[in-house]
Amino acid sequence: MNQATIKLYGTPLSGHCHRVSLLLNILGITYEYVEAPASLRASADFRKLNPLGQIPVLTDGDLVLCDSNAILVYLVKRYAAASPWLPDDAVGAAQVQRWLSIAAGELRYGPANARIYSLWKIGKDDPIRATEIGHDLLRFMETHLTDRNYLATDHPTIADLACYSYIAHAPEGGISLDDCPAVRTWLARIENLPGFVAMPRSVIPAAA
Ligand SMILES: N[C@@H](CCC(=O)N[C@@H](CS)C(=O)NCC(=O)O)C(=O)O
Repeated sequence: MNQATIKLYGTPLSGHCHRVSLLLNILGITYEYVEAPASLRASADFRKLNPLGQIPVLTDGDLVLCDSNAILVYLVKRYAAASPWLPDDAVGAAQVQRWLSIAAGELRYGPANARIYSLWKIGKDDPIRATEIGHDLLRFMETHLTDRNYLATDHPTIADLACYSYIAHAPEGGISLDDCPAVRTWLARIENLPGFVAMPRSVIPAAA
């Protein structure tokens, strides 16, 4: 498989970008990584790609795709349709969508926001509320994963990749995983997938 026309605009410490590079690497898709710091994201050229100014953005030839979860869906449908990463059956597809929604909701507004605040002291949202949302989400995930190997089905899907990065890096936002053995075992399962690439770690602040 060789798609030299694919470009991924991102930054190394963005979990939204990491979930996309994870899938690209796992599927063995060749791509060019374009570093997109805030200065580039503010430029008129980048705003033509994504008027919201957000990363990740993926281009594939003339196609421009924004939103990490949309990009995950595209990559599987376009390049790995016969693979199990996005099931077609009604229940499997619905369960994957549930976790993509959680990735864009509780995960974003919980662990991801708490990490943004801890690492960069920025963000419009209340860090205390982000920490509460993070702990609630982890409690739920711990119960959910107690008798399951993966989030949505009995095998890994894009739901797992969408949730992996910000859960693995939750301690950087002061949200400990110490009381979540099932979650840590699930993280290790993802880390053992062929093609897994880690997101760089940042300094871990004291637990909240
Ligand atoms: N729903 C978007 C959210 C992406 C997002 O929030 N990206 C952050 C970096 S992790 C960003 O670009 N922030 C800059 C901004 O919002 O101006 C997605 O899933 O791709």
